[in-house]
Amino acid sequence: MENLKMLPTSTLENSADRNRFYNTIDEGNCAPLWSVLHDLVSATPKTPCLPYIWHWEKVWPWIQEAGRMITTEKAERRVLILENPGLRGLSAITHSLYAGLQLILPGEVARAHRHSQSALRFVLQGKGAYTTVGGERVTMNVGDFIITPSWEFHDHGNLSEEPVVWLDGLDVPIVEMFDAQFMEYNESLQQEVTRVEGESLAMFGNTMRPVEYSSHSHTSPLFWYPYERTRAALETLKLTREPHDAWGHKLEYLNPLNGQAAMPTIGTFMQMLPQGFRGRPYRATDSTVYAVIEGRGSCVINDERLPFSPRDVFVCPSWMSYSLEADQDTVLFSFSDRPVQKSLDLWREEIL
Ligand code: GTQ
Repeated sequence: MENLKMLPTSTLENSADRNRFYNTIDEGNCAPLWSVLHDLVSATPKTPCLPYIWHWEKVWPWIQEAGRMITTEKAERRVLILENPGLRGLSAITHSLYAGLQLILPGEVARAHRHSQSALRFVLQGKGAYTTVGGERVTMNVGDFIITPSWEFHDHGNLSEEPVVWLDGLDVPIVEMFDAQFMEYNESLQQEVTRVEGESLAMFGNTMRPVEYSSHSHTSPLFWYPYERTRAALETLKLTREPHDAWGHKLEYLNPLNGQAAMPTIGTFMQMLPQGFRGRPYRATDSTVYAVIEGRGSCVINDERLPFSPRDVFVCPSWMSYSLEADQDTVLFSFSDRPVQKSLDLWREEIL
């Protein structure tokens, strides 16, 4: 028996006795750990997620075709899911997150519902569409970051003359892992508007809050972070500070009430890479989704160069080192499961 400890597991696999044993315990829903141990507890992260880029010029015609093929009324949400090539069929862009490109045409309404999954919207093209959250309507512009907190009713509409497309990011796979999915419709197509547009920005958007306000939610009550403000901040940083070696000038969206990530399950960031920036290779355990808002450059990952331009979306998987390069001043929005990993003491990063 003592000697067995010394044998590699592959030698054990071939014994007929052992196979009989495996079959016996298999019938009773048991399995030998030693056959899978190093898969389960690997030396470094193992992810099915692959690096990939969705070029806007390729997907935009498909989005338009979807617009001709189905109405928002029929589809409920007219979205092309961005499926990671390593996770096909799972409606996931990374192992833990969902992403999709949502199109809403002039005059359309996406009916009110709520779900336990949290969502973010990041506007890629068009202006004049709105989403309503907590009775407040926000008109969305390119580059705006908008939050739909867990279990808040939300409906979308488009009062403009142009199609509007935004990137949806949801924690669907995380909620699925916990088997904690709930969803229901509002009794009316659109929730009642009870607040003035800009109310939450006035209440929470100036590093201040109404003194009588309190909430148990972990999600930021500021559900609209306009690009205008983020862009101005990044411009000032670009002019006044040295960019970080790996990520340039990178800001994280925060919940102003607690200083934590704006969403409990999804970390959200906006960064400026100045023209000519050549980032040092970097890796982190949070697989990250990037959306290009301005500029041109490349993500170099796995000996491959992924050139990007505005409205492209790309993914950098967990613990794969990559570097970001900018040929022009470039602004990137990104999101990942970083707050979840941090709260579980799992998150690591490394500049190489
Ligand atoms: O807008 O409510 O991309 O419920 C996926 C599920 C968007 C939404 C998605 C959703 C929504």
